[in-house]
Amino acid sequence: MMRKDSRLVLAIDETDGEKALRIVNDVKEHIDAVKINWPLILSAGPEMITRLSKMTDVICDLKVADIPNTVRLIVEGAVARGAAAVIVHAFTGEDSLKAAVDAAGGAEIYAVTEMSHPGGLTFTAKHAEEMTLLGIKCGADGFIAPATRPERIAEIRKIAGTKKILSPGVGAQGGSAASAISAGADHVIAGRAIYDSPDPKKAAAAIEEEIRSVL
Ligand code: OMP
Repeated sequence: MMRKDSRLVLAIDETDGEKALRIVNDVKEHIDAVKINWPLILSAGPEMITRLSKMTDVICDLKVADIPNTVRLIVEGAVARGAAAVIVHAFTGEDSLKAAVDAAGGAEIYAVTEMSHPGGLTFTAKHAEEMTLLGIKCGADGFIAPATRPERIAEIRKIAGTKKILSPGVGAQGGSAASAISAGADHVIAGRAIYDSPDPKKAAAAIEEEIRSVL
């Protein structure tokens, strides 16, 4: 289970592998986990999952959205490389979400609810509550909910109970870490605000401090 210390997760979408490793090493005392997504996996290879896992917990944000057998193969592959958690879509339905949970073993599964970008309102917002309920039914460990709309984190928290909520959209997308945590997020996810900063360590420390101010 992921640490709940700084409550900050770094989204390392930096595509230069060596630079990504340097940044994670630099900020690791300020983060509970690092989240890796396709940009870094495609540029530096899936072995980045393993290399990062030697530094901190790794959340594999593959946004898995497929039939149950393919979901199983992807989740097993990510966990075998060292992922402590995998992010999957919930709109694929009960069988696919259940396949992810069954394949995770000791790793955690987070299901996406409402997405943080403006387009998240088109489809995901309308079904976020249903997707949260489905995640609970299937045994997901937690949910992704938008820091850009803290009032929606609060709504999803009402349904999610004691399950974890991770909230992306802090910084570059306009969301506030303090508002997301106050609305019920366990962790916030920030990417560009940290890895694109001239001083990533200082940027991570500032977000950590902002979170601490509302705890
Ligand atoms: P920044 O906008 O640079 O802070 O990065 C946000 C990170 O969170 C990226 O890796 C996104 O892929 C991810 N993300 C969202 O921004 N919005 C969502 O609704 C869901 C995710 C996610 O699942 O992590």
